[in-house]
Amino acid sequence: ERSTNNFNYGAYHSLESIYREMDRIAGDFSSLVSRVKIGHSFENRPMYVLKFSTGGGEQRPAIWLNAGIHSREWISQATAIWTARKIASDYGKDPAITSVLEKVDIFLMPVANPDGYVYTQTRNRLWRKTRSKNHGSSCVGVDPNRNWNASFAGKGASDNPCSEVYHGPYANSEVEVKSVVDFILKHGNFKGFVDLHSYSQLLMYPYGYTLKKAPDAEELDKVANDAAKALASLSGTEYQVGPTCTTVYPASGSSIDWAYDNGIKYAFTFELRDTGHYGFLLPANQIIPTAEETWLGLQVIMAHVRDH
Ligand code: ING
Ligand code: ZN
Repeated sequence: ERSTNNFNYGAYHSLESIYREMDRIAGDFSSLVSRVKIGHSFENRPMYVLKFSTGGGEQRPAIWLNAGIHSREWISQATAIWTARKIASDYGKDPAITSVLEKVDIFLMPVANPDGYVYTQTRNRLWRKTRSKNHGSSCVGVDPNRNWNASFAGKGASDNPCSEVYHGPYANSEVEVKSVVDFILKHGNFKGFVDLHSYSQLLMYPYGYTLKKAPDAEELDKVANDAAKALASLSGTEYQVGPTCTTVYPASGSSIDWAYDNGIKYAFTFELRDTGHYGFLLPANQIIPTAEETWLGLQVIMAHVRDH
């Protein structure tokens, strides 16, 4: 319970521990934050999102902050839960986040692939995909960042269930993806979507599925460069900025391309620390430094959403 809260933000945690901390944040800041169950995973674990809102009733413009869609990218889930407490505790104290929350609601999902996350903690640290069963194959799981309805089954995805980038049998086949899609479409007023991955220190915007420039590429490139600059200002961590397709590799069916093609203009993917020395196995003593610098970049994006 609240009085014995000793969640260590400088350590990696189990799913249950992250879920309990989400509940505690909602309890500690109950006039701002609520924990909402948006669905369940393939193995029937709950999918929780923290809603930050100062508005009563009306459907304000909103930002979706997504983390942990790839289970092995532990810095993503850890950065997200740190960010949740940061938003809650800075509201009303820091004018920047306060002014964002006066106009915009924030929805933050720290563990978008809970089954995969549990699997990385119990069986295979480097598991990336969901844990759904594939018909006609003994290989398990779908890449949940190839499963969205954005040029589904196109470039940079595989139709082989044994592949790390298997797109799945059809778009939204993964209940974890479908739950987010349904929530966002039903809400109807999302303006921003940010997905946190690791690693490589990149900040990307659409498209991944084509080399064509997004209609808003110039604006998105400016926002991303401003965000990367703010991020680097803390301790010099350098990010490369650009469209997914040319900055990392072609990839169809991704979350941010789906968001962008559904009218959510401010769609970005962070590839967090590092550049490959530790890779997915980033030491826990880098969690707080990573979260703190990422927060500076996120705030640039949020302030832009607030003003546009
Ligand atoms: N990288 C991302 C991946 O899903 C990416 C890169 C970002 C692809 C945005 C498409 C859109 O492959 C990692 N590390 O998962
Ligand atoms: Zn990833």
